[in-house]
Amino acid sequence: MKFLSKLGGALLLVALVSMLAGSVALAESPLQKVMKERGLTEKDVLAAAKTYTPTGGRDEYIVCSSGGQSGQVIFYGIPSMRILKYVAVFTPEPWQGYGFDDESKAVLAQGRINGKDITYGDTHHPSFSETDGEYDGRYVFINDKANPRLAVIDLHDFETKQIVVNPFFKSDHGGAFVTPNTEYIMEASQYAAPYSDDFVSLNDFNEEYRGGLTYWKFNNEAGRIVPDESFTFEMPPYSQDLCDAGKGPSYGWGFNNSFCSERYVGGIEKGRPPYEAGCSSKDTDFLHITNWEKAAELVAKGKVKKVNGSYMIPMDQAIEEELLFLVPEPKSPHGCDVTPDGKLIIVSGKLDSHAWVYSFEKIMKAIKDKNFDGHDPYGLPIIGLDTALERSVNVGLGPLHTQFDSVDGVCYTSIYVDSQVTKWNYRTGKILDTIPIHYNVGHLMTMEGDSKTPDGKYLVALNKLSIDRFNPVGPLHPQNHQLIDIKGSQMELLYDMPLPLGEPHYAAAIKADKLKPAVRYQTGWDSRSDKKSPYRCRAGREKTVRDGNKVDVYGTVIRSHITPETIEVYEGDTVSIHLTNMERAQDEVHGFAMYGQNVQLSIEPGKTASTTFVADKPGVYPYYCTEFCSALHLEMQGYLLVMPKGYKAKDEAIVDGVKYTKADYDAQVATNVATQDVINSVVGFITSHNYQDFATVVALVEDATDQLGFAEEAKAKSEASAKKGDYQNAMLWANQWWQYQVKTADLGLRAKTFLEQNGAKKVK
Ligand code: CUK
Ligand code: CUA
Repeated sequence: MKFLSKLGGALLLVALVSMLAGSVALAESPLQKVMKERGLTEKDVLAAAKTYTPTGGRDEYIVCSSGGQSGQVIFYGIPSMRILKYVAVFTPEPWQGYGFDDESKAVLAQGRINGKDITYGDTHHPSFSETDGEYDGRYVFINDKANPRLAVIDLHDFETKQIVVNPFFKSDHGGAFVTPNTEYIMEASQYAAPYSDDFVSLNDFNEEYRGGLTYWKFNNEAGRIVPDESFTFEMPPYSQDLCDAGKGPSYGWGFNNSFCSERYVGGIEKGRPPYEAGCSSKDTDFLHITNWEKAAELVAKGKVKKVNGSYMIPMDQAIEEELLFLVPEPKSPHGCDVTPDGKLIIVSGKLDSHAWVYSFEKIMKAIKDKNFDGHDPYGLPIIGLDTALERSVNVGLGPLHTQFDSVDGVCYTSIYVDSQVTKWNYRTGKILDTIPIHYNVGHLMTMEGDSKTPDGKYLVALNKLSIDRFNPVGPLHPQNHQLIDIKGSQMELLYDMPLPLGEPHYAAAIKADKLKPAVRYQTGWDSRSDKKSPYRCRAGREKTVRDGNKVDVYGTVIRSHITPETIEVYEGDTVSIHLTNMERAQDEVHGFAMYGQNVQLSIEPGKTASTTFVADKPGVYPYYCTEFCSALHLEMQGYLLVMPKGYKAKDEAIVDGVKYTKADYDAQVATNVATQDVINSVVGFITSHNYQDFATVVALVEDATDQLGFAEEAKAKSEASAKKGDYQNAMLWANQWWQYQVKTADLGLRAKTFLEQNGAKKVK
């Protein structure tokens, strides 16, 4: 009985436990509750977990995306898809002071065309600098399709350093693509045009209009393009499209496809069939193959002549020297991508459903054997399609661009018309997977996908339309970058990111740890020329220099004042204000904006930035700091006084709004003494720990020491005034002394917190 009742009790217990467990399972977890409220599936939550980056977290990859018509580039992180920075390139951008300070105006001026300022760009293809075929994190290059220009962005500070204008073209699309050691940056033209800036009738299209491909020489030490050592291949008036540089076995060669080899000239208004009909009537166009290594040797030997002041290799010379060859391509091709091993070249036909895979080895053999199918109307040798082709693969309707996986042979092609990405194997021709895209994908990009060792992992589809993917914001929609996980055998869509800046044609992603951006500049740095600024200024050396009616103000900015605080000039003066940011602390940027003069500077720690304008109207022009840099940021201010011609300043002191007494002074000093106690205790904590092992803390301590030095100077002034019984100034300087103490304490506390959170050890 006893046993039975025991058993019964045990059974009851089991039943109870299982009931309880059941009710526990029924109760929603906080996660389930959120999923239900927001209508999320388990797949959604998994996708979120793959992209979510907690506060303070970092991304594994950094993307540089073209900003399309904005003339900028966009940096964002993967997998979080958080936008980090728009970098101004061809277009003025006030936050960065780009196109507002004199230094960056000089960069934009390099991009003038026939003397005309061009204040936008149509950026298409960013390209990271490479060393031995790997992204090296030093530079990014980007083209402007509308105006044939190329820009250099230094990743040391993410600033645009140089713009070059193509000396021959009237547009460029096939840029920027770098050679494996960034010896050259490729830039192909798009719309055939005369090389001169003169009028040439369209009737002379075949004879006088030309395409071309420029190899811009890059000086890797100076970080600048050298126009004098760059050269251009004259090409037929086909529409040259995208490029890619050979690598490995194909090192020294470049490839670029083309369309409209029909050389059709439209004229819809005169009853002629339009361009789109005439430019896609033939079944094939041409892949152009150029030997840049040999061309560079000819340039070095002085065997290439200059036209318009720049080296130009005419087609006759290219034929003679065996520098330029053609291979037929599928109808209306787009994209031109060399495989990571450098052995194959993949070109897609926009109006075809195939990706065509060419063999570099076969191309070389044909060249060696002089095995040509014939010549184009300009005498360029054409290698037979069958001779050069490895295979063609049906990947879907409207294939455009191809990117590579870390797995050998695996690649991804964007399919514009079918709105999908096709994963396939270029060695076997086998289709592996497809995924629908929303909508109409243009380029796509894998991690380090243009390097010789792609990482794969993620793929971003750069989509032309977003239609219904986001909350509507009027007829102009953002573009959509879709993040896709490609680690498994099936592609999985993770995230949609709206990009509201322009149409970002192409992007490239680099491992984040390859980037080593600076925290500050050397003090007095002109970041655009990367030299010490002739206008730099040290604290205490601020001055105003007049030369005739040109006034140069050499000033400084530091929390929380602009020196000088008053600038007096006369009507008609040309005023240049040069400001140096004295800060050494991370992220302590000061801005400088002024009423009515179109002035807005961004002065990062160490930088010297200048603004020049004509003070043509007498008046009062307040100026201030535009970055909320400190508690007294709003007080970081001053006045430009433009005095009428012949105005005589009154010889009286400014009357203070408030009068202070000895009691006010004593109270302030008491506060300062108490504040100093806090500082001392923080300093005691820091110095009793191994703070020197933490670079962040060392920088904070340096900054704090500076601030404390200023506090002592103000204290001395305060005490001197008090000694003379001048409690007005004694009180004001005592307050300034306190301001510096507050900044010191703030820095000290940040350092202390950092040490506590990062396991600093006690040393004494
Ligand atoms: S282009 Cu836009 S989708 Cu300029 Cu590279 Cu192909
Ligand atoms: Cu400096 Cu606000």
